[in-house]
Order: sequence, then C-alpha cells, then structure tokens
Amino acid sequence: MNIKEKLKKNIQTQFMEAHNGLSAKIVEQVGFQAIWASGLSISASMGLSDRNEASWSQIINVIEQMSDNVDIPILVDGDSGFGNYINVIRFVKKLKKISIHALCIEDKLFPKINSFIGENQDLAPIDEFCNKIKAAKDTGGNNFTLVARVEALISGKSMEEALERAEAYKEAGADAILIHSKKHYAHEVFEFSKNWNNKLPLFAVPTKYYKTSYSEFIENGINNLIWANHLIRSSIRSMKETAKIIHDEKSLVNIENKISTLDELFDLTNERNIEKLEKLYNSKG
Ligand code: SPV
Ligand code: MG
Repeated sequence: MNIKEKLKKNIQTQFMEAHNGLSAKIVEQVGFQAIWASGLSISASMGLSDRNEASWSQIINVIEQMSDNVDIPILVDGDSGFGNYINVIRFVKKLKKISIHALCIEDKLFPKINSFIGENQDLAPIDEFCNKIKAAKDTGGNNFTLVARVEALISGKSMEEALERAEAYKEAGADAILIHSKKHYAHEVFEFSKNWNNKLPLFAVPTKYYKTSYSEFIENGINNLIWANHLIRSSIRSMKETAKIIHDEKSLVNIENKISTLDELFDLTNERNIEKLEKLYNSKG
C-alpha cells in the first residue's frame, strides 16, 4: 500500500531509516512497511555533514539504489527542498522517474543544518514555504504525498507559531504534518497534536524522546513514527568495534563470530538467485 493510502486510512506506520540499497533491503526484510530515506544518514554514509553538503543528484543516486531494491514505499527526506520552488519541482520530477512518490520538506532555509545542531535556527518565511508545497503537489500529481515538516518547536519558537505554520501548510496542500521536537519527552509533540485535532495525519521523530512508548504516540493521535538514524548509528558503532579489534589484535579470531556470515551477505545480494540465472543463461552446452 502506498503512503497516500496509508495516510487516508489512518494506518499506523513505522518508517525505518535507510541510507543505501543494502540497509533498505534489511528494513524491508525485517518487516517494516515503509522507509525513511534520511538525509542525515545518507550524508553520514558519504562521510558528509547534514548541511546539504551532498548535492541532490548524489542523494537521488542513493535513493535510486533503495528504490531498485525494495517494494515497500519510501518517504524521502528532501531537507528544505534543495533551494527554492524551482529546485523542488525538479526534485519531485526526478523522484517520480525513480518510482518514489512521497517527499518530506522542512520549513528551514537552504542550505539547511541538522535540527539537533545549535539553537533557534532561522525558519523559512511561511509564504515561501507554502509555494514550495504547492510546487511539489502540482508536480507530483494525485498519487504523490507531500509531508510538510514544521521546525518551529525544535527551533525554539512558540506552539502558536507551530500551529499557525501547520495550518498554512495544510491550506497549501500538504498531505501530512511532521512536527519535530528535541525535548526528552514527547509532551510538546502531544500538546501540538491535541491542538491540531486531527486536521491532517501527524508524523513524529522520537530520536531524543526515545523512551516514549509506541502506545503513547497512538493514544496521542500520532500514527506515523520515523526511526530516523538508528541503522547508520548501529553500523558506526559496529564498524568501529570491528576495525579496532582487527587493528589491535592483528587477527580475526575474536571477530568471526561477532559479524554477519558471508552467507547472510550473499542472501542480501541475491547471490543464490544469480546462480540460478547462471544455469539458465550462462551454461556451456
Ligand atoms: C533525518 O533523518 O535526516 C532527519 C531527521 O531529518 S533529524 O535528523 O531528526 O532532523
Ligand atoms: Mg534530514
């Protein structure tokens, strides 16, 4: 089911972060029903900051690897739209060409800075951001989903401003609102939800308020959760540990049982399937 239908039917959905073809496959195999193509995680996997240091064509390249490898829908983190409405239009056109039909854009400036860095980041003027939403919607067409991300709370602005912005983005045609927060408990997200009163489906990103339970989100009217950076963070920890042990011990003895087997790797890369194809198309007689 695509993201638009899920939102229409109010289906509870967990969007798991992926940052390349391999992680996207793992997300799908584990059973998640949707992927968050995280700007932070994709940039990090390139060794780059989350400040639009990677060009959008580099991002498209990675997202295409994901799209090629999975059937579940992908919600793309489009940062602040990679520029103005013109860049948004081109980005949406490109997404459609690689079979991706859902985009999230945030109401910050270009280049953006990751929301967890610094305080009181500047926000985009409301009318300018609304024009980006309209441009994305007009370009995307009926099957395209546009999630408008409100950065007011995480940027130290008031609840009133967050609600005012969300209302404007709804009027501009957004299909859902992502309300971002870096508090350690979800109270401001829940307060937003209460005031918002189901006018559009809500997304939350519980990175900082990670102790809040799934059922609390559902009880508070938030059906869409984004686990935004947990695969890249787990791979960083794991790669560091493995590299350090091999470096220090000059041996694989204490590593072999801690890492995935080669068979697990070959499963993920469809090696067995290719062996079948070999028999069909590459036999010598
Ligand atoms: C991302 O995953 O890139 C996000 C979420 O935008 S956050 O890092 O929380 O801003
Ligand atoms: Mg991001």
